[in-house]
This record gives sequence, structure tokens and C-alpha cells, in this order.
Amino acid sequence: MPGQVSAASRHSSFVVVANRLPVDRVNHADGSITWRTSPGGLVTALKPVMRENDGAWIGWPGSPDEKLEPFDEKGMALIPVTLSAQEVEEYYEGFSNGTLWPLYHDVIVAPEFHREWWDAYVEVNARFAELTADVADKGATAWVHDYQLQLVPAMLRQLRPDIKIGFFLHIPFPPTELFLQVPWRRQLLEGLLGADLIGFQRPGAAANFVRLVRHKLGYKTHRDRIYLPGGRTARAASYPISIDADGLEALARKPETIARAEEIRAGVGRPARVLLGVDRLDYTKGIRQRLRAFGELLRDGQCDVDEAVFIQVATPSRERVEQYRVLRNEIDRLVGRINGEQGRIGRPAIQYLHSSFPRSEMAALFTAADVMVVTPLRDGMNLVAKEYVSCRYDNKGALVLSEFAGAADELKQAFTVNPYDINGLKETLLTAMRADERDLGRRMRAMRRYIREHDVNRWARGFLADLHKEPPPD
Ligand code: ADQ
Repeated sequence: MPGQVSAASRHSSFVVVANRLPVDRVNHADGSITWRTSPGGLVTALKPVMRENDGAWIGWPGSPDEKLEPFDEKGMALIPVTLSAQEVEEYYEGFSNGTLWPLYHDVIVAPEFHREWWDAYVEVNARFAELTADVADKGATAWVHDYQLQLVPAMLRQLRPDIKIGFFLHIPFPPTELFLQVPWRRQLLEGLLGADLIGFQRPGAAANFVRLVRHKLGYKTHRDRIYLPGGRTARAASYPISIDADGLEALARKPETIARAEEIRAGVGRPARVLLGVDRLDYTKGIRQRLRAFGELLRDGQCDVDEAVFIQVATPSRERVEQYRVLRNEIDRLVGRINGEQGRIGRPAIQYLHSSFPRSEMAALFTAADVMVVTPLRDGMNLVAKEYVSCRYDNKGALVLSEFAGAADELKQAFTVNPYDINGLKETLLTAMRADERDLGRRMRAMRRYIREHDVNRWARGFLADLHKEPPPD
């Protein structure tokens, strides 16, 4: 694609490669545009490393056919990748979100396999790899992120064998039986193996990958090490991602946040318990299961709207993908039915919000919630669970957490649930709502200690340190 290589004038010793640039466009009334750093933990974690190394970030700005020159934002060099409307449809909505996303999340909905989508995926991955090869200094480090770019490591290695390549998968890596459905399974595995270090959220995911490499590619492996033809070795291990715990806690401690949390509670009629769900509107998040469970508790008289109100924030996402439109309609109908049957005037059972909120409002919501309900059917990590914990410096509040979220490996004192088991979910919701303060305090203190020690900064530094470590002798 023309117009991309102008970035070659910039060189950097640390390059982050991700589908999206870490900024959102702000359109002003006078027609001008500016950029605002997106609030994600990844940028927060990588900013210090980016600053120390004059880092560059390569990614798509978020709209089709946008041809932008590289620009600087808060000390980071941002290098935009142009995607045509057709590429957005085939590479992003298609192969990334219509094939890989459902396949890697336990085929909760059926993945679609289309050869044109795959072709677009290969082409876009090649574009990212070429741009990275142009930007990286000699001996630089490139850190490639997530399922949209699994071919980049091998493509980049071919172009630039001198650079250190790390890869991190933010979503689950599926069991062998499911992964084998992909017609291009060998290419995906070989693509990832271009990296020196391949990071996963959970140890089980890393083990799935190593097993596949051994059985399908026939490479020798020993624990987390993979011996590749030509004498190179790669490592596959788990690096559970985290959040900027101190930053979020500081926000939660602000008097404005505390006042806003009070307002939120008053706004839903000051029930004894406020339950909260915060998710991207995605079929992996178990939103339907949790609302059904709550609706049944009300219907069967096991609790009422004076005892508990549910605030569900569900930000619409990927709305051009059919399954996401279907889900949105389903949840709209379910919320309408529960509110119609169980709500009272001025007191809906479920307060349902589609908005995307600033961090301060998120901190206020977490502070206002007595029970945080996180019930994904499958989730790489789930940062919301960790964010809730970091906001509860008062050691109050209960976390209900699906055992299918990566976070369950670490937040062991949560009230864990199997979201497929609606009766179990109902029981756990009641237990969490009615738990005594001492029990809650004991659980929350332990989880907070863990999150404080394992924040996103430690995650990023740990991954990068291991990437540069020489492998131990056999
Ligand atoms: P997601 O699937 O997006 O991330 P999650 O980890 O929960 O899921 O992160 C969502 C983030 O968006 C959180 O920081 C949350 O606070 C924020 N958010 C959600 N709704 C919001 C709203 N309405 N307004 C503002 N902010 C909102 C993917 C994987 C996860 C993995 C992460 C990070 O699917 O499993 O944990 O990447 O690796």
C-alpha cells in the first residue's frame, strides 16, 4: 500500500506492534482532529519503557482508508497502518473476529472459515511486518500483540533476523482439538514461532501451544522450550497481564469519586446491595447467564429490588459482526422482560447502560458496587475483576468470578462460579450478597495484596526481561 514507508525515516530500538494504535481520534467542531491516549492498561504499562527507549507503536488508527503520517503523542512515536474498507471487513471483522475470536473462546459461537478472509489476514500481517522491519533499529526489540497479528513474528524474522521478537496473546489459546479445525493451523503455529518468547495469559494456554507444536509440527520440546530447525529455540510461557493498580486506587480514593459513588447508589434507589457487571457487549462475557440468574432470583422471591439492584454496563462492540448484533438484541429483550416483570416505578431491577465511561466514572461504579459480577464463559484474563479489587481499599465488596476467566488463577479468594450452571450462579450471587463483613474483608485483603504486587508494570518488565534472557543450557 502506498504512503506507508514514509515512516522509514523514524527508527526505534523498541517497537510495539498491535492491531490498534493506543489513541482515539477526537473530531472537533472546526473540522480539526486531535488524538487522546486510550485508557488501556497496556499503554500505561509500556509508556515508561517506550520513553526510555524512544519507542514506536505501530497500529491501525481505527477507521478504514485513513492514510496518516506518523505522529507523536505524549512522547510515543505512533506509526499508523492503513487498512482499506475491504481489509477491515476481511482481516479484522472477518478472520480476526469471525474466525479466531470464537475459535479461541471455546467455539461459544461457530467460527466461520473463509479463504478470502485468510488471504486478507496474510496480506495485512505482511504489511505490519514490513513496517516494523522499516522502523526497527539494528538489534531492536519488537513486541507483537494479540490474535490479529499471529503471522507477524515469522514474517518479521525473515525480514530482520537481527531483532528480538516477543509475542503476547491477550486471549485464550484453545485446546488442541479446537485449534485443529483451522485450515491454516500450520501457518499460524509457524507464524508465532518466529518469536523468541511467546507469552500467554495462563499456563494451560502455553501448554496447549507447546503440545500442538510437538504433535503437528514435529519439533522437539522440553518444558517451555521449543527447538526449531536451524538451531534456534523459542520459549512459550504464561505472563498473566494486570492493571495499573496504584493509579486506579488513587482515583478511587479521590473525594470526587467517593461522592460520585454515593450519587450512583442514590440514583438506583439505595438498595441494600448494588450488583455490577461491566463488559464489552460480547458473547464470551456471560452477560445473558448472569442476568438470567438475577432475574430468576427476583422472580422466585429469593430476593427483591429493595435488597438488590443490578447495574449492567455493556459497551457495544464489533457491531458490524452479525453475532454481536444478535447478542445485543437478545440482551435488550432479556433486560426489558426482567424489568417489565420485576421492576417497580422508579426502581428497575436492572439499570442497563451502553455508554463508554472515563476512568473516574469506572472507579466510582466499582466503589458503588457491593457485588461485582464477572461471569465470562471464557476470557483470557478479565481486567475488570482486577480493577474492582484495586478500587476496594476499604476491603469491602464481593467479587463473583467465573472459573473460566484467566483472573481466576490469581484471585483465588473470589466467589468462583461456573457460569453455565445457572442454579450454582444463583446460589453464589446470594452467598456473595449476604456474606458477612469479616469474610469479605479477609477475601478482599488477600486479593488486594496480590494485585498490588502483580501490577501491569511488573508484567511488562517481567516479559521483556525474559525476552532478553539467554536460554539456560540444557
Ligand atoms: P477485553 O475482552 O476487552 O480484553 P477486559 O480484560 O475485561 O476485556 O478489559 C476491558 C477493559 O475495558 C477494562 O479495562 C474495563 O475497565 C474497560 N471497560 C469496559 N467497559 C467499559 C466502559 N463502558 N467504559 C470504559 N471502560 C470500559 C482482552 C481480553 C481479556 C484480557 C484483556 C487484556 O479479552 O481477556 O484481559 O484483553 O489482556
